[in-house]
Amino acid sequence: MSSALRSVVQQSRRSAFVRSARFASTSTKQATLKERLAELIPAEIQNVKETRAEHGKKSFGPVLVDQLYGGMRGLPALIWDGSVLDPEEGIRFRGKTIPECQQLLPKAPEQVTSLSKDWAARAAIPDFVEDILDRCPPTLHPMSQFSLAVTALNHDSAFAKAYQQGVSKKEYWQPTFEDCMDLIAKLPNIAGRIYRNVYGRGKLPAIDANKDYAYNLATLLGFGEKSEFVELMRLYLTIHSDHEGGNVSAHAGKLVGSALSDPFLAFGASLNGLAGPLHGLANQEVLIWLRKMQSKIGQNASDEAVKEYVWATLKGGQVVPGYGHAVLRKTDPRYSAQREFALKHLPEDPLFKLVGQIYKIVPGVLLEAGKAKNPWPNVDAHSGVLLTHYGLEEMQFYTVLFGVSRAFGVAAQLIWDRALGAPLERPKSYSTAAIQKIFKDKQ
Ligand code: CMX
Repeated sequence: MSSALRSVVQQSRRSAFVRSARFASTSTKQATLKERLAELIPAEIQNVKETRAEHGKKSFGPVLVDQLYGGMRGLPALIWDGSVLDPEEGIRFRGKTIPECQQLLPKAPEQVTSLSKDWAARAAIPDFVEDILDRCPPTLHPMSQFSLAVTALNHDSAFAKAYQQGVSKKEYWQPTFEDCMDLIAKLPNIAGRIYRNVYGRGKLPAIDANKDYAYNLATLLGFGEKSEFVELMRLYLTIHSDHEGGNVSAHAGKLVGSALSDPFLAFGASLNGLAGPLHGLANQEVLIWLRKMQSKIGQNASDEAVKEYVWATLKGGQVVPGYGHAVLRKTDPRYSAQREFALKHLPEDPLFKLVGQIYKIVPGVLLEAGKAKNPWPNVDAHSGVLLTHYGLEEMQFYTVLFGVSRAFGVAAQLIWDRALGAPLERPKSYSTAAIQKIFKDKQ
């Protein structure tokens, strides 16, 4: 057998081994998420070990100096199995596209129910965190309040406590898991409190242990009575959860987590990254931009007037929010999933129609302008329109919902990183003088 063939056979045996562990059925039905992870981790550790033994010393392609200066675009630098982003096709979660997930899930309703109950039981936030939020001025951006509250949850971190007590490396994932479950569980109460405090929406209702996460989140925000909004939250939470490992929020969480900062500190970093206008804040920016456009050129404006407005944005040295992407080169399937939802539930909504009109105009303008590598819409171009339709009109709050959703991906990554013994991240930086010297010496 040639070495290449041997390598393929070994790889396929390994994948089969991991797959068989992942889909081993006997205990799956009854197991809790934590028990299931405990079953899966040994096979994944073995998988990584063998992959490194076989491929660890192989080159993964050249690094261009432009990548050092250019935000590391396309630089292979991280491992994350939870989701993978293809430039043409978009995101796959554990190998499944968004339409496939919509068809297949939920696959294990009993487990989903018990997980929902577990999150409901962990949902209360400490009094002092409530105090922090209640003392924030309503003028403090909701994302800053969100980040403050999440960081403060580290007061009760199981991981930080276990580390102080000398927990073994092999056990790191277990207190990390507990912190991640607490983190996810507490987010609806944090988000709900921020929304109600900032916009004067009265007291928070209690979590209902017999309802799912999306229903409870919607209820705490004050929209639980609207079943379509609850359905929207199910879609929203899923499609925003993860977008492979290199985006700012996912990578910030992984980076900070690699210092063994606990999940609250690590996810606080994710939120601070998500709060930037080139990342998650773009969903707020899209609505602000749309509203400004409407006030400038009126509602039901002609294609020509919209086109002129888009050009004016570009000529003013600003980006068109909700368009472009660092990796994607086609329309984001997360945009398409939201568009399908809108076509089903709110086809006549005027703002939805405007978003559709813009979809026909912006890509052509961006192409003609000739700078953006991807002229197509991303997830943020659509989400605000759906939220606005159901009455959640406070656009400064939108990125908080993105943050609640992103916790699922970041938490999963933190748990797996601790289970697989991911080391401290420490890439090498160079000075411009060093770059010049290296290549001068090579001439
Ligand atoms: N409007 C105007 N110009 C754009 C543009 C847009 N929507 N998208 C890219 N460009 C410009 C870039 O600013 C850059 O200009 P300079 O050369 O002057 O710096 C040039 O086109 C090349 O950029 P790129 O390689 O195509 O894109 P990047 O990987 O550098 O950036 C992104 C990606 C998302 C930051 C960029 O497309 C952008 O700013 N989009 C608008 C903001 C947005 O919607 N962000 C949300 C992304 C999804 C998310 O993370 O939530």
